[in-house]
Amino acid sequence: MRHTTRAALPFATTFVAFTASASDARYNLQTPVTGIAEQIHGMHMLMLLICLVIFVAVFGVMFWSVFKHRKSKGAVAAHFHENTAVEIAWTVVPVLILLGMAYPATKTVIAMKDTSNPDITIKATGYQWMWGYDYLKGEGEGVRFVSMMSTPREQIEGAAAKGPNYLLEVDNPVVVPVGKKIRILTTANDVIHSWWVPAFGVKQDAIPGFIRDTWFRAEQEGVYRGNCAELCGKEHGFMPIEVHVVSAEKYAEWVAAQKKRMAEQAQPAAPQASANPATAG
Ligand SMILES: [Cu+2]
Repeated sequence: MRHTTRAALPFATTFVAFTASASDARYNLQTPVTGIAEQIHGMHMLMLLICLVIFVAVFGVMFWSVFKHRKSKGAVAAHFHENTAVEIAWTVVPVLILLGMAYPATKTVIAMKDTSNPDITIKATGYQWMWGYDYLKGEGEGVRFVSMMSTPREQIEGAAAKGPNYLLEVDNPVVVPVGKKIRILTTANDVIHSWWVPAFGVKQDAIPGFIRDTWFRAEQEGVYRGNCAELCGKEHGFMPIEVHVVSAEKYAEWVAAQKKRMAEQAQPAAPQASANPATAG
């Protein structure tokens, strides 16, 4: 947002003051925690500003003309057509505006697609209706779990008061270290789902039979929430995504705990494990 407001127009200060007051994300996009989300936020504000300027300019001229040249003042309509200068201006100006919008948008889209050299690669699989996660590469490799919504049914049915993270909480959150490039591979087991975490600026469809990818590098520790963003069936609204961004030490602890849990779970099933190695995974 900072670099867009540098092109400050006289009345832009009011606009900027408004957006600053809306930084609690109640009236705007969620507060960005990745470089990409920051760019998306900046572009959103820039384009809103451009639209506002056009709106004020067009309606200003229109209302001024209607008022100034009204019939009661004896105005007589001019009879002219084909003004070459005006025609060139109303072609060139919109083209320049569109180029001004396309340039930052293209830059961001290209950056969003650059999934090269990740520190950690995680596969997110959409199921009806939960997410499965496999840590494929990097620290934590081999960790896998299923993540289901943990909001109690009583809250959904109105029998209990809604909690603060209503429909946005899970039993097993995704845990990632802060400041590391995380590549997310998305796919699905049944129908199309979509892995969406607004604060990361990430939204990637998960399509059965295909692998798509996206990435993020969270710059701040914290808990970030999203949801499946593809209409995927009757419980589409009940498959949230919860990501915990933690320090490197905490992440190492979490990985150790997960490995221990998986080893314990694999133990009692040992006699069958040889018959079906996938369950020992
Ligand atoms: Cu879904």
